[in-house]
Amino acid sequence: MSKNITDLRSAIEFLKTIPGQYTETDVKVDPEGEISAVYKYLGAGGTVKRPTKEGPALMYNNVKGFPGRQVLIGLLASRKRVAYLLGAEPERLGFLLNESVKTPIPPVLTSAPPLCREVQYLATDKGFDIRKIIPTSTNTPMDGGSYITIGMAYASDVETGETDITIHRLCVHNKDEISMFFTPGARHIGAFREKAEKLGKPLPISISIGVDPAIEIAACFEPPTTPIGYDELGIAGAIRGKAVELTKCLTVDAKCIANAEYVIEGELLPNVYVREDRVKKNGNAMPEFPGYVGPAAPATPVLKVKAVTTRKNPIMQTCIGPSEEHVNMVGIPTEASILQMVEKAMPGRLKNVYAHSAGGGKYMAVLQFAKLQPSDEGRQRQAALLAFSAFSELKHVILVDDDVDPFDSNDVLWAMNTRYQGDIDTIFIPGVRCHPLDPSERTEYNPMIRDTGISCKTIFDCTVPYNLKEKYVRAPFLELDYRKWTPDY
Ligand SMILES: [Mn+2]
Repeated sequence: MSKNITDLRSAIEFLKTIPGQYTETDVKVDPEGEISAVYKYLGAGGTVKRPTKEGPALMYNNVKGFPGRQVLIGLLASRKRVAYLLGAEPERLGFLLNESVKTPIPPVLTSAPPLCREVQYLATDKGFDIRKIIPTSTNTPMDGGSYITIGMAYASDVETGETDITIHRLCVHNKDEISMFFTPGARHIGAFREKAEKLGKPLPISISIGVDPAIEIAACFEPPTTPIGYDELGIAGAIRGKAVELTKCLTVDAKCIANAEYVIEGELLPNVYVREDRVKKNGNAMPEFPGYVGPAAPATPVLKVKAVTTRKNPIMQTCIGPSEEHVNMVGIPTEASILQMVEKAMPGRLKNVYAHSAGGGKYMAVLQFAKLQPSDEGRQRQAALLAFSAFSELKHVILVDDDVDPFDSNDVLWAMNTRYQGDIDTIFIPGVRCHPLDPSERTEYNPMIRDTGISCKTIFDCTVPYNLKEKYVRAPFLELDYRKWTPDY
């Protein structure tokens, strides 16, 4: 079923067949704060302040200021829903992605008239204003502007032609300018942009919004799993068994996703930078995955928009930064990356990985490790070191044995309570580059931290020492089918 998903609309139609996964509302909603505030309660999860819960994806049919325009939120804000959409069991998603990275199906250019261009708005048109075309949203009252939260940025190196797809936060500034935030030194399109800038050239780029969710997850892979030059769209192709279809942009030398709901075409201008909060000038950006409103970047590159094209009755898609949606989008690729690296080094030991919700999918991973022989003692810690290498923004690794469910936090904390001694089972690796959106990675937090974004990576080894294994057998209840006694449960 899920293999037939080729775009956002087929994904929504598929979800409509599964109880509890999708709902719509006709109640008018204001993109200034309300779109995300409602969903914070209904289904955000992740790192947002409680109360929150797991809920359905939500379609708003009545958006203030945008008659006839729909906005979808929370499409991927449930691991179970992601599993339905990608066609795998929730706890096997990391394995599916790992296989897909190894067997990519590269995207193809389609010659058919692209759906994403049924309606066209050119920057040269009289009255062109992206703020009137695209229903972007302000996520909290303290945000520095209105954002596109889930746009697929797609661009190529101006010299080599190597291509990359990544999601960046995009703040709308005026009728034809958007700021694009790059984590310093970390993203491939950032490298393409810097190179073009050195040559004094703009970088042509497209932003595709509202696409097959397989693309949204594939776009979140990072090096070393997908090194520069690896087009992550090939991973989405592998998940679906069918190449993603691209089309050439109308106004710039770039390609975009042919069946996207919205496409923004434009150029990243060389040597032009603006403060990210140019609109509201309050020092803030938007809520980010660690659960805080991120600081506005003082100097973000400017995306000069040349055109916006859409499907008929386009569906805008958005997400909440600190939500389970982010956890799934970046966390499942993180799991795949860790599986790949550890499996190469020590086959058969790493049984599963969970990029934990509490770390936004980036900061924390639980590794389920099987010690098969006496010489495997200590290898679990080597696996943790490999996990840090597989994903540089990882901060905490919790190691558990193969009789502990890494996806069940109670079970993981049980292991911490009965198979862990803080003084001998905690390994600190201070002074390592991590991710600057963690507010504790600051000199003000610890003077030993030399720069924002440097952290102490920590391993919590909650595994039983190999030679003590027989003393740590969990209470052995009978194996039986309990439903014989209670068929309704
Ligand atoms: Mn990349």
